[in-house]
Amino acid sequence: MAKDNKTGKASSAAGGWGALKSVGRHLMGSGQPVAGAQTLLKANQPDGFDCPGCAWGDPKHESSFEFCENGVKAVAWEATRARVTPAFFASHSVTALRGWSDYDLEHQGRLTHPLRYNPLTDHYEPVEWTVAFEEIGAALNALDDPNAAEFYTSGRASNEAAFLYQTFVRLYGTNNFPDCSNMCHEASGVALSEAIGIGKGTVQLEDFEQADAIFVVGQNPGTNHPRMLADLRKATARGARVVAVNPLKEKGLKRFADPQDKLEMMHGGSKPTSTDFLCPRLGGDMALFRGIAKLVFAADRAARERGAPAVIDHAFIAEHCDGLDAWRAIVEATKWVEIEEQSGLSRDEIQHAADIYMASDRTIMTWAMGITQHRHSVITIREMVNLMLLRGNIGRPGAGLCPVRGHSNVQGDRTVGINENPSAAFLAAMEAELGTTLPAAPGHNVLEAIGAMLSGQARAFIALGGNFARAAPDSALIAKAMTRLDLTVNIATKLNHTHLLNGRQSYILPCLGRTEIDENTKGVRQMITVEDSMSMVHGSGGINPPATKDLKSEIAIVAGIAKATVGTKIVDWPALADDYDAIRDMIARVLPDFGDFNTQVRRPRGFHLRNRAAERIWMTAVGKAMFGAVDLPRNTEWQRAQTADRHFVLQTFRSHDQYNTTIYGMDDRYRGVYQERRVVFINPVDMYRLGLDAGQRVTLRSVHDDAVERVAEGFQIVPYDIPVGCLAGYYPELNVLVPHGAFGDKSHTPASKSIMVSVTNSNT
Ligand SMILES: Nc1nc2c(c(=O)[nH]1)N[C@H]1C(S)=C(S)[C@@H](COP(=O)(O)OP(=O)(O)OC[C@H]3O[C@@H](n4cnc5c(=O)[nH]c(N)nc54)[C@H](O)[C@@H]3O)O[C@H]1N2
Ligand SMILES: Nc1nc2c(c(=O)[nH]1)N[C@H]1C(S)=C(S)[C@@H](COP(=O)(O)OP(=O)(O)OC[C@H]3O[C@@H](n4cnc5c(=O)[nH]c(N)nc54)[C@H](O)[C@@H]3O)O[C@H]1N2
Ligand SMILES: [Mo]
Repeated sequence: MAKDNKTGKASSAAGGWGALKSVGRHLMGSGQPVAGAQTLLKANQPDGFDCPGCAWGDPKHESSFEFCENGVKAVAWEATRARVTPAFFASHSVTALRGWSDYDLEHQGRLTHPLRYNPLTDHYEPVEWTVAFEEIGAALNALDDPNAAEFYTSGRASNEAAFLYQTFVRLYGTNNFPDCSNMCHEASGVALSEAIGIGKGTVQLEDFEQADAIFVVGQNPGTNHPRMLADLRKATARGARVVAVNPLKEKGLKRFADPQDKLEMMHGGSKPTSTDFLCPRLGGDMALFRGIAKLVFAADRAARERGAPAVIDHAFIAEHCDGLDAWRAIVEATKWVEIEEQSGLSRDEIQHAADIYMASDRTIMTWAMGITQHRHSVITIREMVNLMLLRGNIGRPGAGLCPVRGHSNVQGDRTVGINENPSAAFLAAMEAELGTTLPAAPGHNVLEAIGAMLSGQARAFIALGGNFARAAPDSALIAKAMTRLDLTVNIATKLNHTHLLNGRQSYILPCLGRTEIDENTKGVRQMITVEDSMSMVHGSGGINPPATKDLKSEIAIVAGIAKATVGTKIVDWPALADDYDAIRDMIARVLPDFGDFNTQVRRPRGFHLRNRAAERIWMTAVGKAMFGAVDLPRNTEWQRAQTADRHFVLQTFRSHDQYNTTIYGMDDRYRGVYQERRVVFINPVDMYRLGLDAGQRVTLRSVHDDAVERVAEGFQIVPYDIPVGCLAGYYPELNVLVPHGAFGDKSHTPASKSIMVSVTNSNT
């Protein structure tokens, strides 16, 4: 367990001195502590940059120093002094670098020059920007079919970069937009669009100040959205109930010592971030929410019989909803034994949660990857929405839905058109703007792009950020497929594994990061914009000098490739790259909800993008919010694992020292794991049953119905308070086990939180 370095006592809270110590270490590690500290003062400030750490909202009325430990790591990681120069690539062949770890690759620092792969020497070598653009344009134009190219986006890209990118790709002729969101909150987008007519959450940050109850489901904010902890602890302090739902008792979901609270820090204190905890089995959440719904229906019936006030908001449902009766019938037909078995929770525990829900006038439901990365994620989210609709908890103050997004602009990228299946309305608006027709046939999502790479149908891969090959399922298979491509292009800040899986022709194009000053050719500073989880759109401008003078902005790079590929007849790419206001004007013409985008976004803290569901306007087929009526999943991974010896359900999640595939360090302080990432968390009862000791190495094998052997060897056993039959370990090391054929119904999101595996002792 972690020690509090001030008091020497074991710390039972997230944050605190441990967090401050870690901040100091990461700033020192960046090689420029003072500049780093100054940089942080501008994080999430009206005149600074948007923290690249996560998509949690910023308070509108405070100018407080809004940073967190992991925001510091993200900023320090980008603001490092280390550089990977052409000399580095001259001394290491690509084949040799493929043997390096993700940690070692990114640790080399910022990319400095555009690079081209030389197959004769097996080295990346510097290339002129204009030459790279021309060659990439020529290679793209040489493909028989634009649909043979895959255009990936990672969610750090700004609205402006993403909008320009999708404009270019559609003019080029395809809707192939595999996107990190396909591996992330896709299920939320699908379920919410079906249910409430918009694929986004409905709350704003201020709602957290008014809620009576907040359900925090399947997420680990202590690590992944640390600024959320401050809002949760404020809520518990004013008497709200915060119910954490997580198979693991994550530390940040229990207590938080705010490093920005001087008094508390001096006294080594901390405050609770939750009032109640439920630990379901992996994938057991739908059954839990069904159980709560059953109890709400029963309580409403009993109240009616007694002549007491109703528990269900019948007036809201009559005016705003459709499909209640069908859902109620299914809820009533679901048996308690099934609910208890699937959720792993007792009826008493579920009753306790239901009592909290029913006593609360204003409830918020938040969730993240613990809900979205399962086979039955979409129906689970539908069930959560159903429950919220039952008491009119959508579209009023202090209540609503809050899928907590991952990447800092993943929501904005979708808003501005990164979508393999664009709506007819969006395409029509783009066509009107450009005065030409665009492809309407749906393109590839991540899994379809993988399929196309494996089958040989895909010939080119272009990435606007990210680390596709590591983040995707079946990372070992993908690595092989990528090297068979004709063209690979990566726009990136730091070197990673995907860049080394080069196709026949291959480029790495280094870009400016969020924290850096972006000036146009006339020396005028440019600002980009992002949208957070609460649909707030705000500006972001860097303050540090660029890592090297040879970098270009993502926007300039996209414009350069676009000009060389589709020419300037329809879009004047260089002009747009020289004036981001002009891109924003274009966005506002295509998406009128942005209004007078350039004026609005220059207000301190930006503006709220209109969200009709939050106004109780439902853009669904029937114009109402829809209850979904679906049976509980049958044959869940957990149930199937019970039928075979040494079988388990494995979830893959993040340690406290990583940002997705970026590994900052080898520790996971809150879970008490140090200097090791190849670990598997397991319940002591299962250890005993399997005859395993703590620290022993095991081999994990996926159990999937294809002929592929997926093996992860030498993972160390860590006894942990985790439900029996369930395992956990770190992404991306375990992505070799995630079959690309195991994915969410309707969402096509890899089921990376419910992988069936067998466990055997390693020989070593
Ligand atoms: N520092 C840092 N910040 C980040 C990121 C990062 O890597 N590092 N990544 C960013 C991105 S892209 C994203 S998407 C978010 C991710 O944010 P999270 O969703 O918090 O990410 P995970 O680490 O995958 O944690 C999943 C949590 O869900 C729980 N869980 C797993 N399965 C289940 C289940 O079946 N039911 C329930 N109820 N819980 C379950 C796990 O125990 C774990 O606590 O964070 C963003 N912010
Ligand atoms: N097994 C398993 N797999 C998962 C997940 C899981 O929980 N389990 N989570 C999934 C989720 S939620 C997500 S979002 C994806 C993440 O997938 P990605 O978004 O593809 O991966 P990242 O690790 O965030 O990408 C890191 C790289 O982005 C580049 N980069 C950083 N900053 C910038 C920038 O400002 N501009 C540009 N152009 N490049 C930049 C750097 O080169 C860095 O190496 O992974 C998914 N994969
Ligand atoms: Mo994500």
